[in-house]
Amino acid sequence: MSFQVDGTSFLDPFVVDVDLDNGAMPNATNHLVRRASNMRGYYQDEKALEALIADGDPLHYEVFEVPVPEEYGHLMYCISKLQPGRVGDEFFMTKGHYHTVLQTGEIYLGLRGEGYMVMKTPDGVFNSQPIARCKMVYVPPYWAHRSVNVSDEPLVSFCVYPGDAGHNYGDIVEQGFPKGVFLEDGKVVVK
Ligand code: PAN
Ligand code: ZN
Repeated sequence: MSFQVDGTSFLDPFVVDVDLDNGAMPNATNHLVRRASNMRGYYQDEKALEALIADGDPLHYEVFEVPVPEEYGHLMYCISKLQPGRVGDEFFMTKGHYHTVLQTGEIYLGLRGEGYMVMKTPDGVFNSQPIARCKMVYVPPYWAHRSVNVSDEPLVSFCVYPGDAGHNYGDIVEQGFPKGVFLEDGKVVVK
């Protein structure tokens, strides 16, 4: 059967395997891989990032998806796996984005590792919430979001968001976030 009502495609139900321990979807058809070299312009210490790139360009994070139509009514979902590490004193993080449809939110359920979801509004209000196993972060509509790993194991989370949300990276490239997450005197500091 194939039809659409108001632009929302009919689909048959399906099931997806999720590897909670390793942070993967074994049958993912979208597997996004970001290495250190994909993160130029995002960290405060550019020299430290270049040193990391020269030293093997390590894996930074992966996103696994079995995509659904990017349409109103569908729910996109993913497993995000962010490696542990620092660029200088700044903990590894994802690029971060607004949703193109700004009035769409997202749920992140922590599965492994510990870190923060750092968030900002278009007018610069900042918020950060801890993410860890058994914690679910609600990212409301309008908030740009980036995850940061402060643990010494991968930060694995499951996310779900409206299918038509889209991703706007450009505004974060231009604006950054007001605060980052750093190791300072042996402590994790959001500053
Ligand atoms: C997540 C993120 C994922 C990777 O699926 O896309 O964690 O982070 P970046 O997109 O910032 O590189 C999500 O928030 N989707 O909307
Ligand atoms: Zn998102």
